[in-house]
Amino acid sequence: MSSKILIIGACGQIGSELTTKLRSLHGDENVIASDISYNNLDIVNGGIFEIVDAQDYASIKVCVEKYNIDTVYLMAAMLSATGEKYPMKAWDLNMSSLFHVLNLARAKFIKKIFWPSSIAVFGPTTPTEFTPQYTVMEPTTVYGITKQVGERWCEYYHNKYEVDVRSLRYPGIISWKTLPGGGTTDYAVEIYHEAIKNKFYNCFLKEDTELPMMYMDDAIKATIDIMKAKSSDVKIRSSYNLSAISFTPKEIAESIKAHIPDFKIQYEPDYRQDIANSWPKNINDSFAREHWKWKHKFTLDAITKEMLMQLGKKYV
Ligand code: AKB
Repeated sequence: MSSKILIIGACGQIGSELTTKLRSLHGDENVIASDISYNNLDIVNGGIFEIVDAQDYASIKVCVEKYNIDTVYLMAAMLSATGEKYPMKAWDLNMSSLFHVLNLARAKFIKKIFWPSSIAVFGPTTPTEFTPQYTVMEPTTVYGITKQVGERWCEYYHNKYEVDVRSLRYPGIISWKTLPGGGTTDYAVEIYHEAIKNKFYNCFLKEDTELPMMYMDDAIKATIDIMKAKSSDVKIRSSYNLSAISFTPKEIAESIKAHIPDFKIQYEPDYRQDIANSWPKNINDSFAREHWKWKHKFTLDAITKEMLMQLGKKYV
């Protein structure tokens, strides 16, 4: 029997593509997309959609019982940049939604959870090069604090209540189907849209700000891989370091110029520069590679080629 899956936050950047992939793997009838409103519905269309408020335990439980859900992907969150504008809202959303699904699993309504963490769990006192899995973690953003605390609770629920919760520390995710919202790494998506539309991008980070990034297809693959892995192979129950590539705004601009020679970039750093400065430049994800055989595919040049090709079609 196929597992019954609920995606909370299915209309977001990662949730929308995860919904499509999970439906192709498990069948439309087995994957329930949900979100707080009908945003981006064309992306998650073709299957069942429910309005679910991630901050409301009853709202999630009703949906879980209605469809006999056994697996929940909790993709709803407020990201780093927006979180700095609305600290209490970020705390409330990110923490209450996690507790709701952890408690549903503890009470045996569901069997398995995916919950994304982020490179935002690291802070200015973390080593920035080849950041290890186990290291100093003093995040300075509210988003980072919620992810760090969330990781501790995931591990606690696993150890104490045997909850099967699995998690990845996502880097910045690059995709063309759905725009990201409210993150510090969003520049690496916006730049492609602006390159195609205006051949110009005003970047909110400095040219030499190196950050860990990943193409959406790799992020979806990692998510599905860790959820498919044997429980005994998922040895880290806080969250796994996950890495693909790292680059600076200058390097992404160069890779775009190889296709659009008259593309121009200007740098006007804002409050997001401080957030980026507090994050690692690149990540050591050897545990993910060893424990459940994680391997990324997309290089910066491959991402640029794909992004420009897909967005070129979108904006004709
Ligand atoms: C953000 O920039 O806030 C996110 C993240 C790295 O988790 N993309």
